[in-house]
Amino acid sequence: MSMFCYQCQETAGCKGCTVKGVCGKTEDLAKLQDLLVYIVRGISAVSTKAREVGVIDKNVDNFVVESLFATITNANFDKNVFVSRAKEGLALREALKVKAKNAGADLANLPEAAMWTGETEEALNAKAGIVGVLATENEDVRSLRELITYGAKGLCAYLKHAKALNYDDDEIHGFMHKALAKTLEDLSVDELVALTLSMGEYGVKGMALLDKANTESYGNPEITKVNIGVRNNPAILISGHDLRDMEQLLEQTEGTGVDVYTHSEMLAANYYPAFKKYSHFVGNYGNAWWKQTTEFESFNGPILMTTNCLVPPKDSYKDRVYTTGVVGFEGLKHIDKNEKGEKDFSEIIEHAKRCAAPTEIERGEIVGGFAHNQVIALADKVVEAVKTGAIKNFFVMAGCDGRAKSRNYYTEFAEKLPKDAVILTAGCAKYKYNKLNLGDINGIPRVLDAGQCNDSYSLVVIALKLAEAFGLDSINDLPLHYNIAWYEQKAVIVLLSLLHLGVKNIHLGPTLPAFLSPNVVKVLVDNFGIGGITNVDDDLKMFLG
Ligand code: SF4
Ligand code: SF3
Repeated sequence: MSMFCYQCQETAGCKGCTVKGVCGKTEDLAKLQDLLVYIVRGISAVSTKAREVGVIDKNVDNFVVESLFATITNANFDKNVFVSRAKEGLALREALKVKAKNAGADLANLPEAAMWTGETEEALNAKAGIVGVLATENEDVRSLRELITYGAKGLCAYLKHAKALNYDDDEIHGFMHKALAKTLEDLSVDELVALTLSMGEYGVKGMALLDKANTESYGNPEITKVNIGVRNNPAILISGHDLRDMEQLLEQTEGTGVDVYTHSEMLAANYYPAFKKYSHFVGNYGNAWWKQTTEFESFNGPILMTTNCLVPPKDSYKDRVYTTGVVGFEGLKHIDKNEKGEKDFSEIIEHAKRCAAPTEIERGEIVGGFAHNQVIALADKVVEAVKTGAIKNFFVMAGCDGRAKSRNYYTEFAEKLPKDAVILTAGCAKYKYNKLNLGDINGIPRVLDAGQCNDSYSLVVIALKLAEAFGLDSINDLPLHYNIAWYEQKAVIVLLSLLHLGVKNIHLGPTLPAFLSPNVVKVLVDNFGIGGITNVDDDLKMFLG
């Protein structure tokens, strides 16, 4: 079988990557990622049985979380990582079986994924070629199994960030193992649909956990003007979503003469009180992930990738890119944590000192920091603006950015929105309109950025508060519309979370996920009013009724 991957929005021909990933993933890497997902499903089957007799293994939980996170689009391109993870997973699974058996677990009738074992690299590679997505023949079952798995991948990303700050929730791990184990069973389409919605329920819990972890560790994001220009010092650029890495980098660079800038999703770090206090934290450089091939070039200094999205680096700046956490790429230097969970970034700091200061690519400021606490503090002002008719509509335009030209739709959509509409955003989707100068309504900016994709949770909290302020029973009764851009699997868990909360009529673009079969799309349309996008003028008419 050739490779087959259709987990992201940029999948080839809106159908599936079969020769090489549009993201740069090679066939053997794609298959090894499939193998790791297969092993994780098998481990989850054993873990579910083990949990029934009270055996919880944190090493197993962490392994599942980090392994699925590593298979997210643009996270890890290093084949060696997947080979060693596959071996580690098989060993962990067998050790867990022994513990579970000793505690009285019934391990009869485990699925093949929990029994298979590959001794050699050849055996691993051979298995990797036959356990991918297409191993499930029924198109609808395949679609739902993958939807659940991609939701789990997104959830794992958020659990990993929470864990880095010592926040964890055993109930979420327990559910996730059960759900992954069920993707190996012969469930009906109805059962799989129910499981998909339960994944959304745990998505909300996972995002709430991460929100708590981030805000208790670093304070509540507050309205912040973020500098997008440069200074004259050598500097480090940090990208991805991991705030614990951000904290350690700022601590270690203080007083060294090396500045720090954020890129893409790390922009949100500028909004946290705990980070704003550092005078060498200059601001944000550049835009969303996909522009890194030019922006890493002109940055001149070293870059630290803490999570996705990494684009296979060009030779011209490859020696300046460092990875950490679940990110990987053959040939790039990887910084691991020590036993205490701490990371030593001194090599990157020394590297920065040998580099020129960043080349200026833009000047000015952007405003952000409108997470739930900050917006709720402004609630009276917002409610007043709605009551007087100054604000007539809110548009949730959260999600991801990407390379596709069709995404210019979102820039045009933001530009053509009536002046009495406010955009609520989170995730890297914002880069399509956060520098447009859309103005404000009675001092409330027309683009309210809550932060990273995981901060979409904030948008839900805000919507619930608004519904409460207006005495409405449901957030669906608010003048609030959802025009969401997706790209990778974290957006999938955000979508499932919104569905679980009962949000209706979400529009997803620039294309609907290729992994949704026509019948699954029909279920989503019939029950949730999910739709795609067409063109800006028609869609505006549709949204504004
Ligand atoms: Fe293709 Fe996306 Fe899969 Fe990469 S992650 S191989 S671009 S579907
Ligand atoms: Fe962006 Fe990769 Fe999804 Fe966190 S950085 S939103 S795409």
